[in-house]
Amino acid sequence: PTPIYLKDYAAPSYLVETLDLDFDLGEETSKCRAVSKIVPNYEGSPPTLELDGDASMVLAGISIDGKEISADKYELKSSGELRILDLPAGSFTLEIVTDLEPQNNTALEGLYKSSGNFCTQCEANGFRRITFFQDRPDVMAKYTTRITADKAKYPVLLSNGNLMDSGDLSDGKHFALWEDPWVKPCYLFALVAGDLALIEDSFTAADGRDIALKIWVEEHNAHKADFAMESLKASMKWDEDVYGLVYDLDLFNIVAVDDFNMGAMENKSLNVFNSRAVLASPDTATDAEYNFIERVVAHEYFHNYTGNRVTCRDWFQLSLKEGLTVFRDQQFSADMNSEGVKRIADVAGLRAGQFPQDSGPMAHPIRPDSYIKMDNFYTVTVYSKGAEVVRMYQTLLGKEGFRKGMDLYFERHDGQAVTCDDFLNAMADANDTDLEQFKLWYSQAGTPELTVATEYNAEAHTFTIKCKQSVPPTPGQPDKLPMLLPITVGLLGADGADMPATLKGMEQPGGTSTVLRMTEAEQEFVFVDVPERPVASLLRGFSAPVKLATDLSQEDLIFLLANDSDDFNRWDAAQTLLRDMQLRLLAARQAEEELVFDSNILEALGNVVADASKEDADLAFIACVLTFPGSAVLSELVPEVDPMAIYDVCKFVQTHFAASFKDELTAIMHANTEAEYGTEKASRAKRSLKNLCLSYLSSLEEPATAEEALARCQAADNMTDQVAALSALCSWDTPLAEVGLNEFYEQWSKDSLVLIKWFSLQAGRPTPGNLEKVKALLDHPDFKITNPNTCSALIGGFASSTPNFHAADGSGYDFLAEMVLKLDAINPQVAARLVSGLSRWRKYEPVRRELMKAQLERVAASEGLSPNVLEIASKSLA
Ligand code: B3K
Ligand code: ZN
Repeated sequence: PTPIYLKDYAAPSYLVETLDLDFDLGEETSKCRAVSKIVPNYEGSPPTLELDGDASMVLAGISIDGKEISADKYELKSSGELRILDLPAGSFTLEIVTDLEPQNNTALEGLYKSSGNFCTQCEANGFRRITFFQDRPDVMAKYTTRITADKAKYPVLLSNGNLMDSGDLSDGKHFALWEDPWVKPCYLFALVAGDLALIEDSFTAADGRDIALKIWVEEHNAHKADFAMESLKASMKWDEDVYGLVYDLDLFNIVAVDDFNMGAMENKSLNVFNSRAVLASPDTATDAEYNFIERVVAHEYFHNYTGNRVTCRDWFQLSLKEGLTVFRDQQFSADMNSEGVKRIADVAGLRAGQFPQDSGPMAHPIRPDSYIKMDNFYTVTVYSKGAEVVRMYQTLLGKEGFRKGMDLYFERHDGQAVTCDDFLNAMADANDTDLEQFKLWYSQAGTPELTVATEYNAEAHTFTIKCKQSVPPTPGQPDKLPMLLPITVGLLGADGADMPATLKGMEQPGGTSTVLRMTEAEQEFVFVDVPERPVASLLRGFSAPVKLATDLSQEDLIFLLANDSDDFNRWDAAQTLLRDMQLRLLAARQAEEELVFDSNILEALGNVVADASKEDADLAFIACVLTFPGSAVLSELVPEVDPMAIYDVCKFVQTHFAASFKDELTAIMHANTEAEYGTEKASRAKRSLKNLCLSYLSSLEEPATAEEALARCQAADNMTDQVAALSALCSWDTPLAEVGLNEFYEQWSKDSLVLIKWFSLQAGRPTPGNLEKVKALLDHPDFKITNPNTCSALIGGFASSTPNFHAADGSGYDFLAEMVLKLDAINPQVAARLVSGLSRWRKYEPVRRELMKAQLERVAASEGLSPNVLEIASKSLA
């Protein structure tokens, strides 16, 4: 397969004004008749019209201006592309008929079936599996969709826009005609036909219109849609309040489907969701899953403006809509819950997921330069680092300045397909500022490394911050330029309070936080009027996505943990203390020395533990502080990964902490165990801390804890507690784990979403011989290889567990490769995600390095491999 390059972008030679789709859905064959009005976008004589297509589709008819065209007037390539020659000058009408077999489509792209219902997924390149079309986001058209299907089997017929007509036909069929008044690219097209229950509500928009909100789910799930509905209404209100964005149609639909390749899809007015991103009830969904649903519902809704009304010119610009929309959903979740805890969770995720990608063979800028399969670039880099980049605009320009930039962006580009540069220019122009250097964030891959040294001058009352930055080389980018980094700084006095942070040259005294604008490779910043030696709180709120190294002493970090007014930096001080200690312990283990927990750090953590019993304690925040850096974060910090060494060190730190505070943790667990489940923030915070205590106590592997956990699992009145207790049981080799797992299965065998958790808990067990159990689960009647959720729970879950996946005999790697090859024939997107589990082979110690590499080579050499898997495997080996 040949890569596609950003530098080769050319505007399309033809545009499409209208596209009228007519589907006749059947059990064997489904027909799609697509009539488009095509207009020239070229100079001179008409060029060939090149339409994307796919080999899974049969071309059943093609005519221009009502006349069928002869076979010498078009070429159908084996790749699926259709080229139409000798076109008339000026505009014309093109009609194409295709025959599809959605019931056999296991790739879950284009038109397919899930639980007997028809649905579609078109982003990025699924529309070309429905009809021959210029499948690119800069071709925007007005759509109508007519759907005909059996009325008894598919009583609900949905597409984008407004329902214009519907009615019964002969032979038990019925039809619906939908019209979308807004222009859109084909990746936002959607169709659903099925037997679905409706949950209905409404929202009164800021302009007074009543908007009908409809969530469609399978009948047996009808009681699980309320929270998604509340989240939708909250999102609509929030986008009006914060960005002045009012929904632009009178109807908004969400459909839940079981078989779905990712979380959800923002099709215009017809969002299609993975059911795990919609359905929740207290007894079946955890607090984390409630947060996930709230975030995904908001994210897809927010796309209506950032993605749909203003879309991407080409797929290289994906972060234009995804980075921005993730940033918006982060702001929303922060407003709905707690800002500090949300920021901590996002940064922890970035460090554990995106930093490794940015330093590995798949490193790419948030605006990639090339791709083979676009689906491989829906990455944590494009999404999460993309969101960090958007956040930096806000940090540099201030909230108001950022809003001005957003307003100008919509004013200029509504209804257009645009680029990341267009976004940057709107931000710069609205604020009358130069952001030229900021463009590097879009083109340079790799996580910048920022080193800070500080100096206090007691006579001059100045405090100098000396910064150095460098960006490491990444594939194809050996040399980097310095980036524009916003560094938010606070200065703490000896009493722990913020002192004014006034930069030399500032006209007014600074506030409690000041944003440094670093532009050079090395740069000094001088704070003035600093009456005493401060402790610097650097990179507050994680103001730039960098790896920070400072000269702060252990004492300084402990001081920041106790006093910083910035919640994020309080947490990060603890993380830094723990990371540094874990690295020292790794070295000690390598030197076969005894492992010793630093007593100062233990004492500081003891203070945090003690805080939990205080009247106004922020329990959710305390739970964050007491969640220690894991193996993903530590692997990033060592030159060569020995997974068992890291595993042992993490285990040592965890058990030593648990043993040291066993009584306190037990007391906190009991004190925060509520008699009854509650949904409010305080109850959720209690659950998070209580369940963290339980996991620490289980690390001590005592029979009494196993019994306690089993009892909690049996008595739980909500899924958060039940799954936490079962997870605690599964974390070691206690016979009660099997009891808990069996009981859990008996209780939930009818709920496929709950069973996903059951699979993933078993997949990740650290117990000896777990690979055999995982293999046996592949034959479990509830494991469906065609369902992405169960695959990622069982296979993906296994591939992120240390002792068994990284077994020294290579059995874990062998299993993963085998599953990748098996899945590739079923669903290449899912297979490509799984093969990434081997991508970072070079980072491992020699034995595992060779074993992982051999499995990657085995995959890459397999015949008939999808371009998806081939791209990841070959880039990993390159
Ligand atoms: N835009 C979709 C992702 C599509 C992924 C295609 N492989 C969901 C989202 O980010 O909102
Ligand atoms: Zn998105």
